[in-house]
Amino acid sequence: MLRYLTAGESHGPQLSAILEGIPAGLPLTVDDVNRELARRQRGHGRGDRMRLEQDQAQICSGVRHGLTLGSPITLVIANRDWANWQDVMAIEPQADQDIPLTQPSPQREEGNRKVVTRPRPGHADLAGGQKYDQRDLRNILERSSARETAARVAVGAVCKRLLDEFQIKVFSHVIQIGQVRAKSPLTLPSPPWGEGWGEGDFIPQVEKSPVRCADPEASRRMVQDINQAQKIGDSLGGIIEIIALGAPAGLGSHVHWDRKLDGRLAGAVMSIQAIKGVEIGLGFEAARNLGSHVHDEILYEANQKIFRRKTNHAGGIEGGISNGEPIILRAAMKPIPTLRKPLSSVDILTKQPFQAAYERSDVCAVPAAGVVAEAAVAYELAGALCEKFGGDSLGEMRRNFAGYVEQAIRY
Ligand code: EPS
Repeated sequence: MLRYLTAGESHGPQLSAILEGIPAGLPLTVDDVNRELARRQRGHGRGDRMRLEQDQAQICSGVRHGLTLGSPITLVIANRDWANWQDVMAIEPQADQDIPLTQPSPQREEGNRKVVTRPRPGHADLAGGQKYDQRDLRNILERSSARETAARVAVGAVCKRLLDEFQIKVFSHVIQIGQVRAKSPLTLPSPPWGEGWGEGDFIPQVEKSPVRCADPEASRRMVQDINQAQKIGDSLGGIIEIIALGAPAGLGSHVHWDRKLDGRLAGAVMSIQAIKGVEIGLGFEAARNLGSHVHDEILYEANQKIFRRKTNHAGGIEGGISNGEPIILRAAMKPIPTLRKPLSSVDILTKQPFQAAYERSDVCAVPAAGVVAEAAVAYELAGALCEKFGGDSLGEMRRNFAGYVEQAIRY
């Protein structure tokens, strides 16, 4: 079983992740992780902090001489911004901490403790404060921050390395930011999958775009709209598409709810900060069509001895099981709730209304969210692969995989 935990506050000393269940013998270097961390930090619309962070991981356990050991892999990413936050985020008790926030405290004022009592609409601030009984909402926002996604991307990078060994590739692209949509043929691939999707022009085109969109004209308009939103102190959301190529038929299972691959993938992607909707294949569009237009007809390709589908409206998953076609998910991200433009809210101490406005904020994090969603999908697919093909070592997993491919071909 593959599992992981992340820990760390946005302005604390570091983010940490422990990933357990990766088989022994997988080639893994810190560059494999850093490459993915750098991809997450690119993208037009991020604030000044991205220039400051330039994330680098450290692998602190589970790898020796470039190969995994089968033991838990610890990944650490230092927060460079922490240098500026050591007092605010100090671990040690503070002399005035028993003085209620409603009463003045000279240290708090002088020390610029950055106490937050004004919840931002759309953030975890207020509900988190109520739930954890906190009066300084910094105690909530430090962990609810999307900074945590750096740790998930580090975990995903290791999972991608494992998927690579089985020729499974996960990538993503932006198909909408605000009102601007990429050209529709780019949103849902049709057969043949190979050319232009996996290793062809498509990925370089996406990675070249400042907003990770393969349609150059839409990409240009997305940048314009982000600049416009920045000018007026507002923010923008959008839609990303995540595609996994090469997953064999048979990952996940129809037999029980928590083993269904679609449920697991949707849950993993939905759990990413600011994601408000996930669909697989045709998704919501399927509900508007007749069954005969929705379901993918089955073919048998005798020369390759494989079953195929004429279309891929199911997004590569039927009955909670991968069917061998590309796995396709889309996720909708809401506009970032930290805004320079004021929104009305209520101070939790004085109960007085105020107009919330912030100095520093990202305008659009949709391109980064695509990279985070790839990590979430890679983790779930790697987990499903480990369950199906088991094995404490990569060699054992390969043998099991080869045996299964034989069985599936003879089927
Ligand atoms: C974030 C707010 C910003 C972002 C941060 C997520 O940070 P700050 O409050 O320090 O300006 O830059 O994202 C990251 C640091 C990151 O690495 O993605 C938020 O409120 O979620």
